[in-house]
Amino acid sequence: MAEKDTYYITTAISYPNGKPHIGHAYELIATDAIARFKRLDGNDVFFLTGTDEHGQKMLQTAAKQGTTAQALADQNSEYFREMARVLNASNDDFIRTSEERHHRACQEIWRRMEAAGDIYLSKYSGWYSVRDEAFFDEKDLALNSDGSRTVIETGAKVEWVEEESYFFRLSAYQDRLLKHYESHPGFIGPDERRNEILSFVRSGLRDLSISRTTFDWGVPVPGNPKHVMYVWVDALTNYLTATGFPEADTDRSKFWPASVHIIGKDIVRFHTVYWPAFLMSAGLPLPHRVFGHGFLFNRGEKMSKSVGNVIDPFTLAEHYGVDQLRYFFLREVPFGQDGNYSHEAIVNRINADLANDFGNLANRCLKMIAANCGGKVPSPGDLLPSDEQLLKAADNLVWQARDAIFNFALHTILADLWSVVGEANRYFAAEEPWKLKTSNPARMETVLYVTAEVVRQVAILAQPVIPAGAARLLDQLGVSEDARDFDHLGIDGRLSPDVELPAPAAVFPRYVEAPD
Ligand code: ME8
Repeated sequence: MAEKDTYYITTAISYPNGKPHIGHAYELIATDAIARFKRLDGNDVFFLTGTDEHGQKMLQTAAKQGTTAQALADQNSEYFREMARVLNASNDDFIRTSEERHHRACQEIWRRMEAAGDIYLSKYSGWYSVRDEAFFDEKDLALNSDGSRTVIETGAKVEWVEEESYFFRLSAYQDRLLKHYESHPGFIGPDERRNEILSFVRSGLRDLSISRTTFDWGVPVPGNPKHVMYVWVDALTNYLTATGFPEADTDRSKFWPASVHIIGKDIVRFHTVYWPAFLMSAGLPLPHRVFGHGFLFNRGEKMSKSVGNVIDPFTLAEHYGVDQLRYFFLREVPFGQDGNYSHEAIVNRINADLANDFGNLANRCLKMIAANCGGKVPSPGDLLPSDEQLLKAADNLVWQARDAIFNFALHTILADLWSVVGEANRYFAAEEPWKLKTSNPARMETVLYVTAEVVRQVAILAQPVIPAGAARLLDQLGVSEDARDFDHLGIDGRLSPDVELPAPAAVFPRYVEAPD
């Protein structure tokens, strides 16, 4: 049998200085949907997520709470792990940067960058934002009336830092980075993010301060433990750590370079400028792609722990349902753009798309099969043009979906699926199988068969987004577990007549407002 293609996909690793918020949930859900899609489409997938536990932000939060950074990380990383479980994420590993395996990987990449002549000791003086865990130039800052300074882009406070620091020769990588962007046009997506990075790099790169001496919560610099690594050197390296780096022959070595890093738009620069430069310096291959998704806003405001308008993803999942939440985020927000969350919008998607259009169609069809076809998959007779047209639309879906996933256009995949669901609903209404029951039972069987077959294909393709509901529908259609991958889409995987079906049950209930 031919070896499967490998596909390594990651989320960003989150700061566990608080509990996960809905932005973290959104990124995880989207990345999980892509990972599941690739698995169902025959790839050998490795999907990584985790927590980014070093840095000053963690230290400061711990100090405020009267605890240690390690204890804070231990406590909160569990919530992130739990969120992955609750949201039905299929991650293959969960990395914590305070783990020993990660320290080893960071020290090795540091040694390689140093051996390449790209690290030197000097003195840093400048502005640092703890909230952004980033250094800023004066031009990026606003001077406030009280004399303090804040980052124009993020609103975060900065502090003046003056200390001995190791530097990375980022300035030496400007041309090589620009060449890489040019020869790999798909490296940064979406285009808007690519254009921002191109103009940032074209405007010139300065060497980067990559160590700190004023605290010791971090990975010690090899040979000079007075310094800990800048949290972003450490954080980015997590993607390598999980493949077993620096060992070269682990079960996971085959997964490097990563196929794609899925991250938010605020950290594209770290992933598409610093990270590739570090890798080039260390003589390691670069990830194939980096995709910066948009931000989710609650009533138009950015959500952050420090701003305090966090919406708890656990509460949302419990309230609306996991599949429902996953569907809402991926359908409502074009992946790559910003989006808004509102109760009305999610209820509308649950009731219109899931309960009504898809759930109802499947349930009506399955109930008719149970009542009129002996509870077995019906046998289709000769197909009429209306049947053929609908089946063709369903058979085409996998090709449309493969096109869309190339651009991570999850919303397009769902829109295409639901457009066929809409067609199937119109077909079902026009064919009136409930009347055919007496007038032409053979034709009724054909209509029910065609409808069930469309539901089968939509359910298979919807698995990445609504895994639990899709699985329950496939159970009800008698589709065995080994016949649910994309090889079974189209004409080759058609439902087999006469297969015994379990009793039908509604899969996507309507959301009903609780009385006041
Ligand atoms: O940035 N909507 O961690 P983080 C959508 N540790 N996505 C959002 C969001 C929102 N409202 N808020 C945050 C970090 N995100 C670093 C990453 S990777 C080597 C290190 C996204 O906890 C954000 O863009 O602040 C990022 O991709 C992820 O959530 C974790 O954010």
